[in-house]
Amino acid sequence: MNVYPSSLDATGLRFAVVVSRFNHLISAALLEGCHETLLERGADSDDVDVAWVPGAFEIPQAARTLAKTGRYAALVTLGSVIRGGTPHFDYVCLGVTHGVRDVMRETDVPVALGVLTTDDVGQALARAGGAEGNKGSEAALAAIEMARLCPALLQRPRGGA
Ligand code: INI
Repeated sequence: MNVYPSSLDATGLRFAVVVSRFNHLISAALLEGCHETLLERGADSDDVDVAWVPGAFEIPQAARTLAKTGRYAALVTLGSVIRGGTPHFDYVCLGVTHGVRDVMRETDVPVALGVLTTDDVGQALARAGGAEGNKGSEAALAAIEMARLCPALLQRPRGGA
């Protein structure tokens, strides 16, 4: 069996973070968790570029533009969509999730999805540094892992034991 190498070492990697201003308190907490984790894993803060956008719906457009520059090993997207009384929630959720997926398909740059989709503010706060952890931090780990794995997939894995 041959296993492609996996690593959570962010040393020397450059990242872009796209974060939505809507529900700013939650976004700021997700960004803090994301940034902390990237640095803990060896990234240099000067190699982490942050783009704020108005809402989650705008995340894919900024992510696509950044991914196409070729400057980044991976992107992280952050924000929170909180269910209201109308179907708007569903359209914003679909727009951001499908949009991020399309950016990955079109550019081959890994894009981690750290956008919360919750029924209420309490659920969002719990996942932005509260009882359920910080999904910004988890998205940063996913971005690092994919940034390391994707180039490795282009090579044949070394033979195992
Ligand atoms: N944007 C969010 O990021 N979160 C939300 O909860 C939200 N709600 O509830 O409406 C939201 N709407 C704005 C949307 O993302 C766009 O910015 C807006 O439609 C303009 O294009």
